[in-house]
Amino acid sequence: YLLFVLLLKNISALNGVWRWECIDGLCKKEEITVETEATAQSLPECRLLCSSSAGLWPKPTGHVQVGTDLSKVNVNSIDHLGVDTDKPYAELAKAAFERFKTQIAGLVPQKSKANAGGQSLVINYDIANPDITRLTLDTKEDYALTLAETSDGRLETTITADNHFGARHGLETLSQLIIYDDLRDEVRVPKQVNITDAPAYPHRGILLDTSRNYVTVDVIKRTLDGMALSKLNSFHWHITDSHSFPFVSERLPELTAYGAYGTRKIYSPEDVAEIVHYGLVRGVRVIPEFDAPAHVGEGWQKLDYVVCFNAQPWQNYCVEPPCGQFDPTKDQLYDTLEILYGDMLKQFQPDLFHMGGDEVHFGCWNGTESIVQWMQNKNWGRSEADFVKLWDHFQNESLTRLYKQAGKQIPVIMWTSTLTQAEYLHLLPKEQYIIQIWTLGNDSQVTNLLNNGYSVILSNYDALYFDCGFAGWVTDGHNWCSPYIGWQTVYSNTPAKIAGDKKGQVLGAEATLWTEQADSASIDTRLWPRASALSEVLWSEPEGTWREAEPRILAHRERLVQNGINSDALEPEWCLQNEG
Ligand code: CP6
Repeated sequence: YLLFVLLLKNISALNGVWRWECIDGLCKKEEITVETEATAQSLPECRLLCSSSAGLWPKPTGHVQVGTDLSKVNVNSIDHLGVDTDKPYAELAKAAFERFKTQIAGLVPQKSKANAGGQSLVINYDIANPDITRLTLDTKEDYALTLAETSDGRLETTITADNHFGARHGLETLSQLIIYDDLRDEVRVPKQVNITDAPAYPHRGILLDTSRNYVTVDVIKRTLDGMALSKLNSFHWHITDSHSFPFVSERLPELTAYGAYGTRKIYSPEDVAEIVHYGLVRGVRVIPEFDAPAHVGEGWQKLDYVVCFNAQPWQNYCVEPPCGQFDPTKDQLYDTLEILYGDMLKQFQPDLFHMGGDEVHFGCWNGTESIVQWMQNKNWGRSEADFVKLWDHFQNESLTRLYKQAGKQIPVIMWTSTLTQAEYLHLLPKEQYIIQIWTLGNDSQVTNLLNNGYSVILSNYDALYFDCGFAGWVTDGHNWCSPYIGWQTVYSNTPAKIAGDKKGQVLGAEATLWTEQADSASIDTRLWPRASALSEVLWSEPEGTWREAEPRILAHRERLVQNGINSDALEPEWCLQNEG
């Protein structure tokens, strides 16, 4: 008998075939034999069963129970039940489910027979608030996901959530539990799942600058896809700056006509609506930024509101050429801004508005005769405090117009700046302003903001600037991508590290992608998978180090690529096949 087995082993086609086995919590390559053939696992299956938290990214914060028994899913029989078609959320829920089905269908390689046969999978939705169709800072994003086999041999999933936004996170988690097993040529899912999950922080975002270089609508949509896959929920659209004005305001189209890089390098009202809707289906809200009073220029040529535009030597007037700053003394400016705000609010329907307010250069105002004259008439001097008064005039006038258009005091986000320094901070009441921090994480301004009770969003440039710029292109050109911020740095940049026991005031964080040195061709690799590292920091508030997360982020990176995102590679595939 022994001889027979040995003989069989030697002639077996299995000889020299490698499979994965879970050893000490890591997937390792093992040569399979006749004895081990039945239990041999494909790499996706091993990852699912062997990795911590079932290989999910971001790691769920509640209960995770995933059975070790997998069964074949009939991909064509996935059905969605329990969506009340009369309710406002139904259209978003339907689109989210269609996306889910496309994701699963996309797992199956061409020429595969995986689509034939298998158990049917039914997804039940149990949603408490079907009227919610907008995501805000208060939206409940938690969900519970259960999967079990029914007595008649179907697989039945129930996703329980307050609203569409939580439910779609549940679908996302479910999609991560459905794998393509190349060993068996089957799409498989664990027969028994029980997960509860909720994010630690409500604001989990990406900033994309579409002014320095235009970014196509397709690439923006792909960015939203990546956000959905990683449970990021806030797309901060830095849509204009001094360099170009691609946003088409319905009532001020001339700004785009003069200010866009080209007739097609624009975001029409239809483009904006499409992007906002695309985001909502994917659990992402769009927050528009109109950055002012600095960072304006192109587009405003025919209107007499901008000073120092393209002034030289630029170092005297701004921090980055081409310079351009609003002239706060022009009363008509505020009428125009009111129209622009009104159009942005109408087109984006945001719950928050970003007013920018970064990098105002007093040298610009100080060098403009009419402005200096206006200040003199008020008996103001020309000190920093006087220019802050001028800026405060701009901020109050424009804020009044924004509120007027919003019909209420919409929460406003502003960048850290001179205005957020301790001596001027009272000009930005904490009841009205959220402060986005872009200075170093250990800056004294950060401590001061937190001690004074402000809510903050973290974008500290030592960890969350993904553009590779460090403004190196302006200076000597030698420090491009130096230092490149690795995903490990992003993962270690926690709210607790920056805010300590004040982390309750941290709403979340944003990875920023300024586009002086990036455009549609490079955005995917700059953002991914590093923005996913941020997503786990904010969703899971992990206790472990990046080492613990490494096998899962490698798997998640594969998931991003599988979903059409040109995510950068992190390590040799060997690591993936031998470590996680
Ligand atoms: N554009 C705008 C930028 C930056 C900021 N605002 C920026 C500043 C410093 C670095 C990178 C980007 N390019 N509008 C600062 C918030 Cl290192």
